[in-house]
Amino acid sequence: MQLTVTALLGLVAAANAHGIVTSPATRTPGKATEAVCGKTMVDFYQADNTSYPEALFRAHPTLGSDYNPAKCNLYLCRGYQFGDNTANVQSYKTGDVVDMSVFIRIPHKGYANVSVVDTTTNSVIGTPLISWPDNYAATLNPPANQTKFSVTIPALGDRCTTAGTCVLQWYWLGQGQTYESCVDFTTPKSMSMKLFKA
Ligand SMILES: [Cu+2]
Repeated sequence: MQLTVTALLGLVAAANAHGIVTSPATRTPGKATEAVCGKTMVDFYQADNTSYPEALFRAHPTLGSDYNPAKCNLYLCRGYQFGDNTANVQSYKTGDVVDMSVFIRIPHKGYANVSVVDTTTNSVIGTPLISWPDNYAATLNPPANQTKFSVTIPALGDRCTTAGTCVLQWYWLGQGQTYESCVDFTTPKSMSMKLFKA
């Protein structure tokens, strides 16, 4: 889903939006997320898709019995589930350059990066593709290369051939607030060497 300018302005007007990746399309909260994270969480993020878990817990110290922390990690893709983003799975291959755009409304000087994350283990594959050690979003209009930048898809073997397993995760930790946006993608299966044997 592409955020239209109108939708973006709506978000700005409605809430304390802080930050979100606007391109490529990222996971959004829907039915699949509600099934494991619960209705309170989904309502919260549907009201402001750019909010953050610390604010969620401030507003809702307990999330209700339909929140399943074993299946809903609020610090991985904000808890948003692959099932809500199956229409937006990108196809990348090693060496592809991916242009990303980020919307920052309120500056919070901090750390940020973009990594390939294996969502089944919540682990970063390799090292971050880009990172800002300590000066991310320090000002209201951050340097252009903090909101428009490219990352290059690394060699991933066959770890990202199944949709839902791998995401490009933008991660921003600013003044104790955690922001994440996830782009679902797959890479093609490598050809088995057996094919080439006589
Ligand atoms: Cu804030």
